[in-house]
Amino acid sequence: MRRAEVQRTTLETMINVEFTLDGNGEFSGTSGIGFFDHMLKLFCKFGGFNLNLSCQGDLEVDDHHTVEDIGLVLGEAFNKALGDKKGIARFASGFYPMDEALILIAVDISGRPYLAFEADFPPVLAGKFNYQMIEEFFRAFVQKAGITLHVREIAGKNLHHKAEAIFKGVGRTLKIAVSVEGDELPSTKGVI
Ligand SMILES: [Mn+2]
Repeated sequence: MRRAEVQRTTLETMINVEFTLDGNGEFSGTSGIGFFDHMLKLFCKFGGFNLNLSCQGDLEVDDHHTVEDIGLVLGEAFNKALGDKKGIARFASGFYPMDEALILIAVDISGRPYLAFEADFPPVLAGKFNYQMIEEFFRAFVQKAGITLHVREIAGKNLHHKAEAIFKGVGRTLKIAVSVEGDELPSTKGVI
């Protein structure tokens, strides 16, 4: 079972993550932000990941530190759970619709942190969550996970639809990329 536990404490947030790559899609605990929990739940469901999250963030300031730091901790847990990366598919991509929204997701478990995020989210709130934090969350995640992630909006109007398609799509695409198909490291370089 590929799993990891990561804790991180700063003056802004205190986060504990238990993460299982080969799980059954269950999210438990809370970020303290309702909309963000909704997105993490979708990410886990379609990724087949189990995530138990506890977080004490400085939400009296705003959502920024909490969302970004959860991205960092989750990324680190993802990388740790992946282990030696032997036999994984490594590449995966797909188109994910939700009603009028259509999102392209492509990933490479490359060991090289890179985010290409081309989706339009104005700085407006969904409850306590600011839509502009979606990009920051994935930037933080990618940084610690050590992956290349492309997120591209092909079509879309409703912000909730676009956000859902992204979180479901990234979960599902990562699930395929981390699936084990053999026993060799998928790299001609011999290292990822
Ligand atoms: Mn929804």
